[in-house]
Amino acid sequence: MNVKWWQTTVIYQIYPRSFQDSDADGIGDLKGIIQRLDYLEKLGITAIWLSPVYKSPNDDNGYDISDYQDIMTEFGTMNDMDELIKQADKRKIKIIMDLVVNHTSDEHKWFIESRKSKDNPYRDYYVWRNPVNGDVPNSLKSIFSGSAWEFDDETGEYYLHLFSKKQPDLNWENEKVRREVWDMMNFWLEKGVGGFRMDVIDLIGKLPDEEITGNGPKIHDYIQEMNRETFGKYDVLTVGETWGATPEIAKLYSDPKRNELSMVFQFEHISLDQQPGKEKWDYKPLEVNELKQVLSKWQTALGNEGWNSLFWNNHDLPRIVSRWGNDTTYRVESAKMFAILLHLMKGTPYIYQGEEIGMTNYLVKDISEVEDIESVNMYNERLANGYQKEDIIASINFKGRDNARTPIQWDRTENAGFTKGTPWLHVNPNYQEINVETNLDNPDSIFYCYQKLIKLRKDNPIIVWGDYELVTDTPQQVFMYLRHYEDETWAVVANFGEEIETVQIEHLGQSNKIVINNYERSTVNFQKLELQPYEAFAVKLK
Ligand code: TEU
Repeated sequence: MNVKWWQTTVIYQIYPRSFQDSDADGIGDLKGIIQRLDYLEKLGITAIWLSPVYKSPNDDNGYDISDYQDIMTEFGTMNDMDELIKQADKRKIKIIMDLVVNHTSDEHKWFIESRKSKDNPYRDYYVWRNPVNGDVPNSLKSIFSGSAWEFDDETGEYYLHLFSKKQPDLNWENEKVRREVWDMMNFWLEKGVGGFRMDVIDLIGKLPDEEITGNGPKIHDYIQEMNRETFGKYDVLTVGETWGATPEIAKLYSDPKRNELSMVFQFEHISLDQQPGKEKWDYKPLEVNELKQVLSKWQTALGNEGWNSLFWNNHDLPRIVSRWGNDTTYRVESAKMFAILLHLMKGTPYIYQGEEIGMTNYLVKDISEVEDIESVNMYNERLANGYQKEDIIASINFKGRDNARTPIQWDRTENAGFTKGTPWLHVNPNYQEINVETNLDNPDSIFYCYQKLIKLRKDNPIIVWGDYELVTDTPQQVFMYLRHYEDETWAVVANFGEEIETVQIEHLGQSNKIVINNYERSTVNFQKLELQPYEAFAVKLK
């Protein structure tokens, strides 16, 4: 079997702005990450997905890039970046760069040139269209609210931006754009990076005039071409962010025979609390049975024609322990329950910074406390459309991206040890109780649960290669699955609720070979199994 290193690893996502500040400017930086590499080595991860560190005016906190081959001033220098790659390598940790090539910043030299005149050599690096009846070219909307078209007085045309006005979309139909991107990717590959996370890569095949954005007709041509011209020559990880992916689409991106990507991030499971046909802000309670069906579908649908990513959190998502767990009475139990359930599935797990210590959402009272452009734009749009302020704030508190971006809580000192300056974003006041130091001092902490799960993956082929089987005859709130590998069978059980649940599956018998658990338990008897609130465990049945 041709085993790829990224099939057996666990990846840690760092949002640099909020990870560790080293120079007291209140913003995390590369030197701060280097200071914390020993902590990550102790956790056991072997790759870091680094959110963008390139030069940027930070309209979208680095996802608006003005120079792909230079480092954002607040984060440090290219020497610091080279040192991070070197120090990580010493600890056998790879650095996965965040590739944001659906769009650039409007302060990128290409766009500065492009907007100068209609006959500028860079004009077709972006998507420009004439007004239609004195108005926007069509009804395409920005994901950050409002029209996706911005009028530019200089040349009397509109340019396309599926995100903020300061993030003009690149025109991937222009081969010169594709070549510029390949050159930049090879620059980073030659530096020894371990691969790329590809930001909204499903959008680069867009056909704006047909109002097609995701999964356009040429998307796979572009990715196969990119594979040939850049990363296909290296043993690296490539993971595409593809919000609309179904298992069939995911196979097109990640089937090894197609020479495209290693895997994709699909978002079907993490969108289950969104009202159908509405926006992410219009939420509803999670139906655990739907989660069982969706995650089980992804566990079985790809077969050997693709590879799963596994995640609950990232820098765009609220923290799972607040979203679908209980971040007060059962914070530790529910945080461990999510970890055990996910990390014993088939695929590559991703841990988002702070998830491993059970960090929670941060509730705001007023829009003045909110930093994220997506939330602020939505607030203004919904206020103008008559929504009640308190309802909009409730949506931001439940689903806003700032929830994931509060500074990492390292210890009990001021600003949780994140900075000696004024933090760019509020520090969650619960850092006195929830911090890395407290976790490291407690052998029963969430940190050590994650550390054990990572080690289990390294030591037990059943986790990486075993078949998956959902167990259906369980109470609604109980998510249970089996893993089979050669003559081994493991059962993984998770109670998603605060009620005590009873599971009776006679034929599974009993076992005292408990692999990992979040409550005291010496044996499992499936003839009459009582689960505590948010109880989860894995047990060897044979
Ligand atoms: O996110 C893609 C994206 O669409 C998300 O913004 C998502 O729609 C929303 O945030 C769900 O809460 C990627 C990056 O992960 C995100 O941080 C960037 O803002 C965006 O692309 C533009 O680069």
